[in-house]
Amino acid sequence: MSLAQELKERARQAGADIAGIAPAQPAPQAALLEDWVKAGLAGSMAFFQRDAAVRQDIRRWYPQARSVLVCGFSYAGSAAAPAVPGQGRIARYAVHEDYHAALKSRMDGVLAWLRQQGADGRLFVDTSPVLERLYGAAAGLGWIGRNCLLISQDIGSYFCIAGLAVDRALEPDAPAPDLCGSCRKCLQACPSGALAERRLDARLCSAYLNIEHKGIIPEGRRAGMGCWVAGCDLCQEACPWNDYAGTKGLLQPLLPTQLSLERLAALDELGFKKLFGATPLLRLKRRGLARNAILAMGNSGEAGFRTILESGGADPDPVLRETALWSLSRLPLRG
Ligand code: B12
Ligand code: SF4
Ligand code: SF4
Repeated sequence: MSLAQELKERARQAGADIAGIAPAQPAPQAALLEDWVKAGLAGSMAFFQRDAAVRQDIRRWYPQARSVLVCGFSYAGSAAAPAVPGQGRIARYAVHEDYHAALKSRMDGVLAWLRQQGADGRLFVDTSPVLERLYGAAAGLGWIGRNCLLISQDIGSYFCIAGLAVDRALEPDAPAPDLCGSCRKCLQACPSGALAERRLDARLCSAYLNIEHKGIIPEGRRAGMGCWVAGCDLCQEACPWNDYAGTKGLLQPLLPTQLSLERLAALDELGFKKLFGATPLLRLKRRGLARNAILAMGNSGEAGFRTILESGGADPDPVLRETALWSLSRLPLRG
């Protein structure tokens, strides 16, 4: 077995559902990142301004890189968040064990094995300045869909990416074909018009607004967020490639994808940590989740939330107060 084959086999043994190898060269689409940032589509994610040049070529992040191992770890075992009156909807990835820690520990083992073979590498899981989806597409894991997600023919798009930049020229995999065809279901499913054919305006995307955006959510964006309190899966739910997605199940759900808005808005620090401490939502913090739950109450159309929102309208926190007053103004008066 070649080093490339052995490395992919090690990744699969470590829990990866899919694994592939790309050359450590930027794909032509890497240059699109610069335009995306310049057009302001990154919103307030300032890290893109700082490291756009590094992101475009993995060798600027790890100069020894000759190849890139990219792995996908499915979380398709969780159920989609349904729209249920009074409930907040949570994206599937967010109800699992925090993938940053879980995948890092698995990939650490693969890196240790690589070092035993006399090679070396550097690990990435989400937070490093690496265009993970683009390297994933080049490594043959799948194609970048119209919803901007990397989609695998075998496991759909409900997977997280982790990988290794490797200091050896390894036999690369062939890129997978684009299988979107004439389908446009994700574009139709996006409630806020954030998607335009493989280009996402983060400023309009609920997943950006409810997780990345700090402080008050711009008024014109609030209605489009519906009852999503953490992330959004609508452009993946719509995708036919997720209908039969399977998983080996390394990432298992810890929570349901719907929780009572009343409960979420009322959580104190301890309650928040108990519920979300092991999930990626810990970084959203209690205040962010409370803001999103209060906003979702306004989008729920349920007069029953008026009492909670009336007391929220006197909250000492200006963000929670303003959000509560906006939500209150949208609800019908009690019959
Ligand atoms: C910033 C970020 C976000 C931002 C911006 C998303 C975006 N579309 O850029 C926000 C907060 C909105 C977000 C949301 C989500 N994210 Co996010 N996010 C990231 C992060 C940290 C950087 C992404 C980035 O560089 N964006 C900048 C844009 C320009 O780059 P890009 O989307 O990769 O785009 C490239 C391609 O589209 C390509 N391209 C453009 N046109 C074409 C045409 C063709 C033919 C080809 C081949 C390529 C191509 O060129 C671009 C680069 O120049 C990555 C982790 C990482 N380090 O890569 C995770 C990551 C992309 N996110 C992930 C997830 C799971 C999500 C959510 C599903 C979470 C949720 N349920 O709420 C949503 C999905 C929203 C969506 N439709 O994309 C996963 C995606 C896994 C997958 N299967 O694709 C990643 C890889 C994290 C991980 N390690 O698992 N995310
Ligand atoms: S995550 Fe939601 S808001 Fe963002 S692009 Fe997909 S459907 Fe649109
Ligand atoms: S919904 Fe259709 S167009 Fe969108 S990513 Fe899936 S296959 Fe492609």
